[in-house]
Amino acid sequence: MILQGASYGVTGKAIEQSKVGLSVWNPRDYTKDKHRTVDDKSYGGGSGMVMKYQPLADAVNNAKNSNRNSACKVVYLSPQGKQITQNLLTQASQQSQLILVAGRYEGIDERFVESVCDEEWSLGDYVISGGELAALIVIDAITRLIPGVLGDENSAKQDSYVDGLLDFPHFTRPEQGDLGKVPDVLLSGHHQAIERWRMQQSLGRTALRRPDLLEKKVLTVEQDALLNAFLNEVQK
Ligand code: 4GN
Repeated sequence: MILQGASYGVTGKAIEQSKVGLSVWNPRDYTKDKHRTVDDKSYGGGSGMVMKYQPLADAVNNAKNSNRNSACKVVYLSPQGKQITQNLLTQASQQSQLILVAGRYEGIDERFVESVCDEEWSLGDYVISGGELAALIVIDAITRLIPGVLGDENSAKQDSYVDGLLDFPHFTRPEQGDLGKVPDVLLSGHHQAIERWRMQQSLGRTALRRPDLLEKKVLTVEQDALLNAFLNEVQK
């Protein structure tokens, strides 16, 4: 499912062009019983099943050996992890290899998480039924940060996210249509005015939608003035 999921779009192209490599190790292939059992009842009771640590630990060891990278970072994706940010992904994209562990059921035997995994990452405060989809999201988000995967236009845009602000609004043709018209400044050809407007929109939207992000930022005098003007305009 991971290989299929990653075979489309930006990740698919990056894999085709060997800009990233992606391999999958199935813990079921490292079981030792005839039923190829990867899960078992939970100690302490309850209805859910727990993933056994041995097949997973053997799968991770095989991944490390095939990668010839015994020090490769192992990351378990779960809602208990540290919340992923663009910053964390940027750092991860500078690692040569990464092993992502996808869990199922109620989770994995905690001894595996403690002894085999180096980090635990979360997409956010919600639960999905399998870690594979979480892994695909991480794979996509990291792949697009690898040099040469996206066009140049996008590196600047990534910078704006690293900047900790929301993106500004985008428009394309028609200039004027049933749903309204494009803001005049974007048609003005005045480069500096456009940059100022976009910065102002980014600041204003961040203030209105994600005040938590803005609290972490130190604004320049110009940014502060742009934001104040934006907020005054909204108040009217
Ligand atoms: C990660 C995994 C949510 C996230 C997951 C997240 C699979 N759900 N917020 N589901 O990053 C128990 C075993 C749930 C693995 C896990």
